[in-house]
Amino acid sequence: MQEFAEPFRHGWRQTAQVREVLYDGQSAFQHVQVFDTVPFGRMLVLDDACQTSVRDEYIYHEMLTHVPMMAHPAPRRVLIIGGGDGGALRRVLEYPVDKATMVEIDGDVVDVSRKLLPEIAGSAFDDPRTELLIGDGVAYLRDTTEHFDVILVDSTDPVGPAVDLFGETFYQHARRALGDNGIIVTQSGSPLVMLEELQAAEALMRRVFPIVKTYTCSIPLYPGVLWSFTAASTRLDPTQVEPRNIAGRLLANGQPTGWYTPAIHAAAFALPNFLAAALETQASYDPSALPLPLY
Ligand code: AG3
Repeated sequence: MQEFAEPFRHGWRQTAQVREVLYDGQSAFQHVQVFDTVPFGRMLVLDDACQTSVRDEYIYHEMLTHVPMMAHPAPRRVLIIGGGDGGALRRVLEYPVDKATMVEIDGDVVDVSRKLLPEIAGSAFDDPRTELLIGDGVAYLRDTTEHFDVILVDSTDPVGPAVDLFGETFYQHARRALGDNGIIVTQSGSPLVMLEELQAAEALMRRVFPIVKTYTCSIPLYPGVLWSFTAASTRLDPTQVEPRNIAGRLLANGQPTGWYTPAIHAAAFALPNFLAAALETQASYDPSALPLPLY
């Protein structure tokens, strides 16, 4: 049987058995592949990095979306940057939002996902509240005069087409578009095998936003499995959300979640000791000073 594995990181890689290659093409931006795999079902791979799978997409998309949406008392306008598979968009639309704008740089990712991974977006792309723009999210945010309550950065790793989505200028534009009561969340990589990227993203966000909080969950598809997101805001603290409020709003949304619960919301912000230390001391952090084995 064929196999797919991302390149080794620190001598470690995860491998999936492949039943069938469903798509293999080069877009204007990246190498796009869809495999049918034994452990994850169909999965999307961009430039050799696993992005999402029909089996475990709910973990990533629920944690990316519900945490900031619940941190805001009543989000009406949401911007998603990236997210071409539509999994984040679908969760945003579970809320009573007026409009969800998605700016995805690669139209091929949307087309391929709609065709081969339709259950990830459900009917999100046909929802009248959806505005889908194919273009550069960095330029969009720089030029827009619109205001957003929540911004989700659903991007690839901070290399290649996504690199500017992790820059200080980007976060400054985000702060302007969010105002005082908005919140931004970015996926920030694996604390185990991509710690430097996470530290860098967190440090840049801290230069721009007074409140910056990293949270984690486990995503079997991604390198290292333990994964992180970082939320930032001028005024909204995502750790200060009433569990009962979350429970009520989930009920009102009427859509079951597979991972996210009020207790998970709170628990996700409890960081392992090594990670709290790595984020506190930022650049001066020395892995060998900790008793824990790090990758
Ligand atoms: N975007 C984040 C995936 C990053 C995974 N990195 C990796 N496999 N090296 C996911 C997009 C899903 N909407």
